[in-house]
Amino acid sequence: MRRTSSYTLAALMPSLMFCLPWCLGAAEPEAKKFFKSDAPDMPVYNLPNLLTADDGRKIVTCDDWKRVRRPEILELFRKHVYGRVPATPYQKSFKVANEDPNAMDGAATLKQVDVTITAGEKSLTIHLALFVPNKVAKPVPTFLLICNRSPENIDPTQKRKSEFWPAEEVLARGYGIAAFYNADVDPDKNDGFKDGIHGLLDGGKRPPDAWGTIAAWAWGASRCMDYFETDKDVARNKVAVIGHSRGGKAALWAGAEDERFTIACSNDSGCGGAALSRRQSKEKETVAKINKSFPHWFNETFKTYNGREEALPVDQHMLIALMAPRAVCVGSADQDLWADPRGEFMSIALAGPVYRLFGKQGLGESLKMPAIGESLHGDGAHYHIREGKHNLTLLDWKCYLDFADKVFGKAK
Ligand code: GTR
Repeated sequence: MRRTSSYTLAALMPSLMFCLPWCLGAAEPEAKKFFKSDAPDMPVYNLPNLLTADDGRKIVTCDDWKRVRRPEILELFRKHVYGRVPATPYQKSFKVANEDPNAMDGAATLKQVDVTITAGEKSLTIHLALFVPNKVAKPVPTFLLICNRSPENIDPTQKRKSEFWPAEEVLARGYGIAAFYNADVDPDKNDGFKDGIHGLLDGGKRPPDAWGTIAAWAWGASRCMDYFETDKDVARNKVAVIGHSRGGKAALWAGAEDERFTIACSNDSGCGGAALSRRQSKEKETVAKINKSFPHWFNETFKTYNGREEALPVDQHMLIALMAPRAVCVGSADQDLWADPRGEFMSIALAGPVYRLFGKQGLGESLKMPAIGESLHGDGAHYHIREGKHNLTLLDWKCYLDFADKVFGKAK
């Protein structure tokens, strides 16, 4: 394994690590000044408490979490970060536009499904591509990619193959693999929310907590899930939603909003995804930077936190905790300092107290990152950091598949 520069290592691997004195079911200790030693050159940051309800009550059982704290946190994220889906009624329909039982030289069945959403006079279609392996018992666990790269990356003909959506490799592991192009739901541009699903459902003046584009993509993943529930080849209780970068932000939000997803995999998702917002570093993307470059991704209220991360009522460990007790995966790349690998790791590690309410261990109690090139397959939570740049690679997929094997009891 090639060594990274000492500068990179210093940013990723703070020398002083320590374990948390959390125990099963106990309330999390106050986070005040807790992260001072997170990295030598890093300002102190405090995190909002996961396990204290808005009225000050301590959350000590999984039932309290489900009834009180989870709905509160979900609502805080809707209000302050991703936005709220409008209540406008719509119809949806599914049409299998093409089915090839002999795809990939007989190894798989391809279904190309039009998921059409209609509201009043307007409609849009999400073009869902789904491969299921032929020679295995059905229904199969299935990965759904929210594709934020060009549609060639999810080519259903497989004339163009891409590591971003490695259909053959995933099928060979006994999984189904599906994808939709995020722009089918909402084009990734700042057009005042005229196009995509916003053009269908928004209507009238948008309130400060109206949904942004990330929330729209997450919503699109749920509409694909609606289709999966009708397809006897897909194991509806074994669907993993996966995304890279902006798609990884959407995958986490999809898993938070829609508990039908059994796993959420967030690859190199950074700011507004897995990375803690309050953790500062020179290299990383901040709330102000992301809102300036991508004003359409989040709701309007999120912009009031530009340069004021400490005022946010949530941080991203709380988003990851919304997955509990379902499984969550976070992947980082060591050179992707813009996405802040250390902050991505901290979020998933610090979601642990909620997993422990459910009798799971999450990533465990240590805040020590794995070595570059290694995976932590925890109990309900997976983290890996690989060498290299910002990308979703075959190696990342292999880590997610290995962990899914464990979650679904397929691991040998
Ligand atoms: C960057 C953006 C990141 C990340 C990335 C991507 O420009 O600042 O938040 O989402 O794009 O999606 O590849």
